[in-house]
Amino acid sequence: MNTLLRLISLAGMAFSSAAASAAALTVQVSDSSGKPLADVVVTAEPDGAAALPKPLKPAEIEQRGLRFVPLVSVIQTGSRVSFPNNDKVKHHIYSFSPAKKFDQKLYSGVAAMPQVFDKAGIVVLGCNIHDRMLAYIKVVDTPFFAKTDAAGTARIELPAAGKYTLTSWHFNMAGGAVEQAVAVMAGDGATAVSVRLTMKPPLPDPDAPGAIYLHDGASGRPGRAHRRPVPGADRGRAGDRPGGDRAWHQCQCALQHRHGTGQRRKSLP
Ligand SMILES: [Cu+2]
Repeated sequence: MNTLLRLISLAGMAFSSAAASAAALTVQVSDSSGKPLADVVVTAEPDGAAALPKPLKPAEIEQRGLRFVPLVSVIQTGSRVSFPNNDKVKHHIYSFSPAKKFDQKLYSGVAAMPQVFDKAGIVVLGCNIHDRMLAYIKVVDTPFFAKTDAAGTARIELPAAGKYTLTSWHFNMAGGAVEQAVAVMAGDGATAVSVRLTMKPPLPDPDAPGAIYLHDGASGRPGRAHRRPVPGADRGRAGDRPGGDRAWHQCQCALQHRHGTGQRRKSLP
């Protein structure tokens, strides 16, 4: 066989073996009433497998419009996450979660150092200034993961058919993550699995009228009570007030609020 033919033949073998071993899992997640659930983290772990590959794709959680985007991230253990601030105001992000504790003082732009998440678990991010800001990072020990879209579906690409443990987790589900055994088939089509999760009552929408997420200077009346500046404090530049984000950086409430307690300022002044 001449060299060219040998190369073509080898390429053909590599292609057919890749095609034979590749497999995929599609997961459809809904709540107990059948409504599709977005932002569910699904992972697949092969049964009895040796060490899993660690592609360790770096992730990014930006701050935009006084929110963390995305709300939910899933990364493999050891991955690095950066936190660019694309807002005009500064943020002070933190996590008290056992899987990753960190604290990044007021910063803007991309000044925040990327963080390495080296422990599997759930990390809840907050901002010390803007209470409504919340995000979840699910740190997992497998490279085979995905997150459901608005239709409640997710697709996980897998290296091979076989037995896997599928784990589904949503930040507002009742109880812990749900595990189930799945036999992933070889062949062209993905193996389809549906999952139902029991949810807690929905979290309040910080943008809903009357919501008591009082730090949002732009969302209306409830916040207004909290935009009074602290006497003697630096009030920021005049152009940033009133109703600007900067205004309530100096508010009494921001200083008094206890973060991470779930207390939403029931004692209005
Ligand atoms: Cu903030």
